[in-house]
Amino acid sequence: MYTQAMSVGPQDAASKAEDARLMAAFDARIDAGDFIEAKDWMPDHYRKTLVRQISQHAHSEIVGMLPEGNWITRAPTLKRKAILLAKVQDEAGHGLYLYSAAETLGTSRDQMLDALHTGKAKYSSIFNYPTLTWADVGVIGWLVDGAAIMNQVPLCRCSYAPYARAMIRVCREESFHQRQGYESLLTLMREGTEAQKAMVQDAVNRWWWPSLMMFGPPDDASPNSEQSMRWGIKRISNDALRQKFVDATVPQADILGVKLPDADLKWNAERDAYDFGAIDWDEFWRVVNGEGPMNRERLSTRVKAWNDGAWVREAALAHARKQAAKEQKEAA
Ligand code: BYC
Repeated sequence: MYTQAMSVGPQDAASKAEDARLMAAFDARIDAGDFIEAKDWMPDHYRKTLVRQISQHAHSEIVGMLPEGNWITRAPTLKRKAILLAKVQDEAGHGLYLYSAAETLGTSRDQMLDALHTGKAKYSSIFNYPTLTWADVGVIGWLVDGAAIMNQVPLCRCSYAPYARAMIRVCREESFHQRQGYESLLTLMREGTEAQKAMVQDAVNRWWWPSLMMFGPPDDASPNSEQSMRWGIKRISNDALRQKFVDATVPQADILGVKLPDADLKWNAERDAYDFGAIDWDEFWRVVNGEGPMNRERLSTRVKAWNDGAWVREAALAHARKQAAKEQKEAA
């Protein structure tokens, strides 16, 4: 016992000094704007923060397929159906890139999916609202994908390189998603009947505030922001991104001919930005904590899809085992 204690002490001190050296080198790389690769040393908290954010982001992509997926069989024309199919498939692809990026940090896809299916992991609040009409599909493209791009373009410069690389492709595709949504709404507003125009306005009224909530809590109530900004994971704060989104979207609403449902929305020449009304943060936290209109349905649909796919996973594993055995036999 005594001799062990004697030998552990100096080792501890040596490993603490080594940790401090590694930490200082890591901070210097971040300050210099270097990208961190999967095999580089990184502090545990940096790794955990990235796993949390990237896995939540991946979950948002695959849960995000559900509200729009509901409209594939009811799209009004073949053209709209083909576009929607492509968009929903893109979201599945985004989920795959992001799960792969998170796996480079040492977590497994099974662990991440288990956290989603058991309700431990979060996904974006926005997907817990229902898609009641065809106009919702256009508005999701315009506002939800528009907000997503605003939030995700800075992530292309995230300090963790595998995440940054995944985001470059995601953003290119999101840009197409936003445009197709806006174009679909323009068609409804310019060529549609009065009832169709009213349907667009109703969808805008329902999606506007939840879209503003996508950027997360205000900066002074965002527990993760300070450290994530310090580490270059987040480059622009929640509130700054929300403001940029409002400023970009108001002129688009004017062109469309819809009214954004906020009596306090007005141009502020001094700030060179739009002022906007108070966000209902109680609603946001209710939705984040599982009490939104569609939380239960979204989760049970995901769990059912996972269970229904069990036979495919088993068949793929059996095939892989058979192939490996064959290759081993041939090599022998
Ligand atoms: N919904 O300290 P904060 C898409 C959580 S995909 C739910 O500011 P952070 C799309 C937050 O996780 C959209 N939860 O956190 C897909 C944290 O809880 P934990 C998804 C939210 O991480 C398909 C707590 O609140 N995009 O657009 O610094 C089709 C405190 O927040 C939300 C991404 O995931 C929310 N809205 O900042 C169409 C982008 N907001 O984890 C479209 C990547 C906050 O401590 N993620 N929370 O328990 C991010 O940029 C950041 O994680 C966030 C939050 C800005 C979202």
